Amino acid sequence: MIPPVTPPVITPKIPTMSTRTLVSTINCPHCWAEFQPAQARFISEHEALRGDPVLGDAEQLRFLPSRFDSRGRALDPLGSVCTRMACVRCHLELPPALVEIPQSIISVVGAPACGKSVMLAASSFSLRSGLVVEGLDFLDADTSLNDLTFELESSLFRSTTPERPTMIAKTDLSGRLYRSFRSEDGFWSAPKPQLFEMKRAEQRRMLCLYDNAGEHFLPGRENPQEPVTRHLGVSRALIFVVDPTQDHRVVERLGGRESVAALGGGGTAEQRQDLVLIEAANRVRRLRALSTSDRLPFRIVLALAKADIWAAIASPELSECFVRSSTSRTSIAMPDGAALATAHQSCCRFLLEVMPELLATARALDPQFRAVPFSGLGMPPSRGAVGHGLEIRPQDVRPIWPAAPLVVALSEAEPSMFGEFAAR
Ligand SMILES: Nc1nc2c(ncn2[C@@H]2O[C@H](COP(=O)(O)OP(=O)(O)O)[C@@H](O)[C@H]2O)c(=O)[nH]1
Ligand SMILES: [Mg+2]
Repeated sequence: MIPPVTPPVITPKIPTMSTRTLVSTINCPHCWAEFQPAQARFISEHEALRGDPVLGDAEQLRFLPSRFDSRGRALDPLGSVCTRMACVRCHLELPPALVEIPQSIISVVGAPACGKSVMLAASSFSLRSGLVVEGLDFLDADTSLNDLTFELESSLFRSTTPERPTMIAKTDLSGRLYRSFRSEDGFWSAPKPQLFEMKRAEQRRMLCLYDNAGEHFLPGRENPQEPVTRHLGVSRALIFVVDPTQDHRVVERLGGRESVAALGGGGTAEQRQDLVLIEAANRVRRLRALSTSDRLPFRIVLALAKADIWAAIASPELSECFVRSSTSRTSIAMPDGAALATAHQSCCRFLLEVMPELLATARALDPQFRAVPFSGLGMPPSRGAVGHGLEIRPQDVRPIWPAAPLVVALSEAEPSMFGEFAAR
């Protein structure tokens, strides 16, 4: 008799699903609405679902999913698998990492032409190189959103024609740098966020920045339908870019308006920078429903721009760093805590001499403010051919401490990640 054959036991292969830890709340980087990951909308994929009540007829429908496939992916009303997510309010797409990685929004504020765009380009470019902060990975979270940063960087830092003089254009007040959407409370326009993913040791963070035009921060220029500076209501630190060369007391010491303008200094208009800082602080309080007697809920970092022009009249230490050593290859690396502390003291002494009201304003708003000098270009631009403004050859650009204001701001907002640069 043939013994019965026992069939082999076959264990079905169950697809392994990786577990994801979600953040508790998301602040939309486009419209700053706060919501939980479970409320996030999905972007439909089925081509018959074109048209969205918030974004218009050209966009795919956004929806709250109620059906999922066996792998947990959302299905749109016509059964297509969807993976892209969007904000509950403005319906603009969210980078997937925002659901899993906590986000720090840092507000960069300053008068027109003080050097904000050059600072953003120089700091993102240098941070990506990995040579600024030891062990820090700094990546673009969304390449389609960060096209603005790429554009800024490509003119000065990644030029394919480094011998041809160029300059970053003035930041537009409206247009392609902004996104529009309609919600139940009106038609809105907001600046495009620039999102980066940072990783250091076991820590991960999303960094969100905006390149506002300086005019947006001037007193009386806030427009409720263009909430271009509303990141001040949710940001974790404020970088106030100060351009000492816009102040007439510095201009006098540097030999007059014309010589300063020929080096990239001076603004387009005489603007009291202390008033721009007060206006920013007032907006922070209004947006967060704080009383006028409340302390600001974050650290102020005074980023003193264009140090290549004024360091020589400020102090021998700064002169050494920003004028004489501008050819050093390591000038983009973060200075250590001791150098930051010395630079802070030098900047405070300089401000006390030439812009005491700005120093007093910063101290009144945040007694523990940090002052950080930097130079996005490392050397002055010069007048190009007739009809052109100031320009510089990309091959001559040597940023000095370009990311220092941003890293100091992050050290205050995220001390566990950048602790060695926090105040001593
Ligand atoms: N000398 C010098 N000039 C600079 C530097 N950064 C910016 N500038 C000049 O200042 C102008 C305005 O800079 P920008 O970044 O566009 O200012 P924003 O309006 O605050 O964004 C530029 O066109 C340059 O001529 C710098 O590091 N050194
Ligand atoms: Mg600009």
